[in-house]
Amino acid sequence: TTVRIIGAPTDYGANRRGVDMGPSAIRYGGLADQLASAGVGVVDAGDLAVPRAEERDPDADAPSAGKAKFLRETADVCRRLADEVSGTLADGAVPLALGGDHSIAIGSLAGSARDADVGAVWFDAHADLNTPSTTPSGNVHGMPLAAALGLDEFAGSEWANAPGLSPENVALVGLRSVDESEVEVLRERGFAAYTMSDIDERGITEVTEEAMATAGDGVDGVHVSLDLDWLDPNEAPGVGTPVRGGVTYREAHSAMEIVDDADSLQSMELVEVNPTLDQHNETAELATELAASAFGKRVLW
Ligand code: DIR
Ligand code: MN
Ligand code: MN
Ligand code: MN
Repeated sequence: TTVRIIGAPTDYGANRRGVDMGPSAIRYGGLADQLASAGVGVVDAGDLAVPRAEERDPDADAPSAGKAKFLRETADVCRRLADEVSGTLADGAVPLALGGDHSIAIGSLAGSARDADVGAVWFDAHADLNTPSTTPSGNVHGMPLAAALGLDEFAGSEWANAPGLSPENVALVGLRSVDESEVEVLRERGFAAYTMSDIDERGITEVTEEAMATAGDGVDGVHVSLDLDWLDPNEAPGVGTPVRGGVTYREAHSAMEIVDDADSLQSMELVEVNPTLDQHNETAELATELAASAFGKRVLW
């Protein structure tokens, strides 16, 4: 296996600035060495060029975009990321996208599901199922799963929809902050959704195994989206929207080991690492360790 790292240094979609430094922080946190210790080959494609938010008008797209901020800029980055991800897969490598805020997942999913049927497992405190009409914040990082699935204003979107993503192969793990409108979507669409209570009751092992099985059922591969706010803020303080009561360090590693065991990982992303809110880059370092577990790193054999 060769992993190709693609940085997407955006902060268009987040409510706090600084998440655009995520790719640097994660590389500096030792990503290449961690991946090498997992026994995979590593190629770094560098970062996509992303214009600074200060030079842009967040409402440039306003009439059509509802309350979604920086939607035009997000579309531009996601188109280019989708091409990188799809090109990486065509070369036989595994794309690992580094955010940036979670809006970049629109691009990685569009690219991963361009020429393949894929499922998705969403490790996140949040459901990311808002749309420009339901968003309470205007932040596109609360919308990527809705965008990829073509909900509401995203229906038929040329840049946002992930053609080969099947809704029955979507699983969300670790939910503990879900907006009312998102609860509706989860209920109506019947996605496999696991809250922290499910993890408390059934254990991270069983929940993650079931999520990977659901996502991988009958498709070519699975996209794993890892929002670092999935973890408890005690373990991962460097995120823009921390929510208490997240998974522990051990639970997170255990889940990533199960991702590897499922042998279906097609593409992955690490998002929402914000070094300006972090303590000594520990959230970025944690992200690199978790990626290594997902790509097969073990203590013994
Ligand atoms: C909230 C927060 N649901 C929103 N979402 C976050 O603004 O749509 N997603 N933080 O990661
Ligand atoms: Mn998220
Ligand atoms: Mn989140
Ligand atoms: Mn393996």
